[in-house]
Amino acid sequence: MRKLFALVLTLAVLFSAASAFADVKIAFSQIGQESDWRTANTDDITKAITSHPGWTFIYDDAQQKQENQIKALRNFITQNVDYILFTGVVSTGWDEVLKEVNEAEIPLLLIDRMPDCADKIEYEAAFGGDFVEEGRRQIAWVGEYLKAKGRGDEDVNVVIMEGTTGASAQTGRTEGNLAGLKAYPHLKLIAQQSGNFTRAEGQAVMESWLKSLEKIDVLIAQNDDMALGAIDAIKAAGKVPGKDIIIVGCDSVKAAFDAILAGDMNCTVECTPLYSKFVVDALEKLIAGEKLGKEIVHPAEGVFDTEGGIDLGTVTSQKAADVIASRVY
Ligand code: GYE
Repeated sequence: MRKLFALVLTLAVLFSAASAFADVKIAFSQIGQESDWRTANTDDITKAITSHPGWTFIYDDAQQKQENQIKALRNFITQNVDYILFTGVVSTGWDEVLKEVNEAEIPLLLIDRMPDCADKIEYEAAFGGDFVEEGRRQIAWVGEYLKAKGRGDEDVNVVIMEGTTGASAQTGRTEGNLAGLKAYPHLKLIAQQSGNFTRAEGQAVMESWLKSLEKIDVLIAQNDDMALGAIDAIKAAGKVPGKDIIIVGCDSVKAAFDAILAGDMNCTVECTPLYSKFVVDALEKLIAGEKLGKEIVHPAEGVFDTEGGIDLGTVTSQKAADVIASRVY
């Protein structure tokens, strides 16, 4: 009887130790599902965390609303989660709720879009795209492509379709787009408007531009989904996308590769949604008691187009047809 009691006691101790280890609660406040990029990003992180032994995943989709994200973060605090992964739909307005996360002493990992208050709050690690560089690459690609085609001295009308207003992916890419234009005086900016990173809004904005603007030579779309929506509008207006209008997207999702191969789109600047490797590695280190750096880690990214070999200073473009088979999103 005493032996049995000892055995039960040992099992109980082992079980509670195992379940303490086995229950690291990781919560993710995601923006929504506005684009193919976002779907790939959510799938990548979800798969990695749910398949990790000993980790539980709590996911919240904010449907593009900041107030939903604030509610989700407060819920995570109430649920006493162990780690919070956070991507903010816009960059401002997070000071109060992120302070609350800090006060609850829940380690925070920033992914993709960075909040403006990052230097006033505590966080453990940050992973995201170099949005200013991506915007610069979009314009440099057009400038260098036109030069390569002997059109470097031609005045060319450019429209910029921006992402969600106030998102760091939008402000950064716009900053890079505008800085890039300074190096190519023949590229004339004639319109700039948000298409909110979605296909439907990209299509609607292009429809209205085609009606109101006399001549559009180049579309810079701050993500591929808006470029794809715009392609539908261009076709519906009886014009030939990729020829009458040069189209440069951003993200390098599978559908953009297909559009480039079909000749509808000319170039896409890569912004990877695949952060799970970084996030899992960071979480494992934090759980083991290690400290990580505060700098934003930018993954290395490429530029893919119809041509290949366009030199953009920091990177040379690759022909989409040559790399499509190895793409994972
Ligand atoms: O480019 C876009 C998405 O924040 C980098 O958000 C991300 C952007 C991405 O909706 O497609």
